[in-house]
Amino acid sequence: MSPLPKAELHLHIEGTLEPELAFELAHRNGVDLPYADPDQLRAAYAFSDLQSFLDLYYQLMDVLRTEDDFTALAEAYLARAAREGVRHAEIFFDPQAHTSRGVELDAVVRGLRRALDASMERHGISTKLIMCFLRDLPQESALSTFEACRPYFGTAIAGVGLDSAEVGNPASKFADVYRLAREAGLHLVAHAGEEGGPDYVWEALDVLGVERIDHGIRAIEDPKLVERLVTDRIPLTVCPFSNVRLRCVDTLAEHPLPAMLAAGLQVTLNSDDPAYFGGYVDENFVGVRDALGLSDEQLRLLARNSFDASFLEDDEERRAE
Ligand code: ES4
Ligand code: ZN
Repeated sequence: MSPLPKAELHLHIEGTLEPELAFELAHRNGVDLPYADPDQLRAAYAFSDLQSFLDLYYQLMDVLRTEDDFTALAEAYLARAAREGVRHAEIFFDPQAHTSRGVELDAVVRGLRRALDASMERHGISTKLIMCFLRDLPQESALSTFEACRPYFGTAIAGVGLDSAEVGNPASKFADVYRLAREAGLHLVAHAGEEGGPDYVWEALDVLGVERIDHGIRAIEDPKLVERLVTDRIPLTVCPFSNVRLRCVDTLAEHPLPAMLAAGLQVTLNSDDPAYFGGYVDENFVGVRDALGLSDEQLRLLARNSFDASFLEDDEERRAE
């Protein structure tokens, strides 16, 4: 079956780094990886929680050093995404994870943008770039990163997000930088309710004023929160393979996706960090269909939601669908 046309709204570009490309870049840049080959690296992808994944994710991205490396990374993702039916991608990156290792911000943004700017013509995929703040770092670091990225706002960078270790780092820690991002006219999203409970989602809504919630699977535990998300039509970018691999959900068959759909939430399906979690976005569609018995109608709704929940303008959206 050919994949449904869809938008991908929750995708960390650093999480698309496949072991083969990691080894190629390590060799090119003279970086020593503590693994013999790509297969041995892949064998280390057995995670016990979000933090155990993040430790490897931050370690492996040390192979990304030059503008060309970032172009190669994004180009590989876009080529793969095109085969998955992706027509529009809103792509996260973690500026602090690179500048903290001495990689220039300009190399990261220009490298990514080079691939993104060629994407419509090459792959038929429109794109937007969203910078994420690492929530385990202090807000001061987010604020200086935000100011360093200001020259890119509106053109190269369309929005801000919040990722990394959730529990103990609530959204309210980032109230000031989100206020500035709103004043700068940027789109606002945040990871919430992945490992953290409903309170983390409430804060993302009430303190940060986000337009979308990334993950949000634990929102289903709080009926008042579900009511709020439904009433305000706040989209949730759900990533089923990620939730299973990071042990937020025991098995795909136990994923709360059907309950979320039944509650009337505007759910979308996404791959999060596909190189680490066992599949790209269409594998997530096929996975939930097989494990949860989703109907063709439900799968079409999920694909349609992805365009509705995107930051595409109405006229752009019709072209992508
Ligand atoms: C992430 Cl799955 C996930 N959760 C939070 N932060 C992240 N950064 C990259 N992947
Ligand atoms: Zn994520």
